[in-house]
Amino acid sequence: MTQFDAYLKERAKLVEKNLSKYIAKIPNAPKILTDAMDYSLQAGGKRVRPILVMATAEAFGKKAQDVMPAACATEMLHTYSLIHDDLPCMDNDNLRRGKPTNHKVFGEDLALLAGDALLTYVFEVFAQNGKVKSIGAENTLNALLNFAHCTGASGMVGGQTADVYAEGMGTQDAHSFRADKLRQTSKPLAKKTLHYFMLPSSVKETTPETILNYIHANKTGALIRGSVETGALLAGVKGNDLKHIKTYANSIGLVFQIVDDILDVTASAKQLGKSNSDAENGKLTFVSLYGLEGSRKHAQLLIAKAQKALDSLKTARKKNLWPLYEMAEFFKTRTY
Ligand code: GRG
Repeated sequence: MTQFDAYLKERAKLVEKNLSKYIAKIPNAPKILTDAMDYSLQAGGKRVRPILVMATAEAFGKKAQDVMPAACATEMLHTYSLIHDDLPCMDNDNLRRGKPTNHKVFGEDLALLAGDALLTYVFEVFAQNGKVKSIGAENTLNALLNFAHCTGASGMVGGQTADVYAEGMGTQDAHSFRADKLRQTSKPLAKKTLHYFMLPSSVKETTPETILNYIHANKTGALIRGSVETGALLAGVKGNDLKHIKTYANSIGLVFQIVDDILDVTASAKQLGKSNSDAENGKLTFVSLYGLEGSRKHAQLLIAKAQKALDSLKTARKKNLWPLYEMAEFFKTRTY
């Protein structure tokens, strides 16, 4: 086992211990609801988002424990997104983290509610970071605002919306794809453009490339980005270093999803702990657009960019930066 493997394992354990404490602390909730929340939260997973929060804060002189509330909140948000993504109205998946999906165990109604409750609890838990003396209320407020922006309509949920509308795009030409989508909509929407359904106005055109970039940067990238930035903002990072950390966060966020696209084609469902369903669902992916080799090359370029951004940091403690370098490499080479 490498030093980084041991680090990941130890950090994941720490996160899990704290997640259990937070779930045990929820007062006055139906037991079936907290059971459903806990089922998905404790079903395993790499815990890379909370680990990124801690690693980034430590790179700027804070302790892992100082940012534990926000770190746990990122994992709760991630877990809610997975529960909802697996629902029959979304990807309709049976397997997640190697176990039956939440709705397969608790039913669709409770899975929806468990996701909702986790999402709400995210903000209650995150806000508690304001009571940690070494972090303070102002840094917590800045981090919380940024995290909400990254994970809502302007970020993850926006990306998921475009992803839902892009289903079929990976296997159809743009014209017949659009015709199909319009046929599925109700009359009042039938005259709207494809752009209206899928993209914010800041994205200027509806080519497969611009749609894919928007989906990837937001559906998956925004939460990874939000986690790194949470660590930095809680530590009070400002100016050029905040800019460099954002470049790092953006680049590794995109790599995470590119590699996810690659693994969907190259790895088995057993290895991934979830079903490989991109091709089946006609998803627009990096592999469907650029092929396996093109996707790998793109990931390599982004990792080089992320590492250069870390090299440029001026206020970070150099000896604490190694997990961020290693994490970038792990995102590119991961097999699960
Ligand atoms: C439903 C609002 C809403 C959003 C869903 C996260 C997401 C947005 C969809 C998940 C679809 C998906 C499987 C995307 C691939 C990237 C991804 C998030 C993989 C799972 O994350 P890992 O590999 O999982 O970190 P573990 O289990 O290790 O936590």
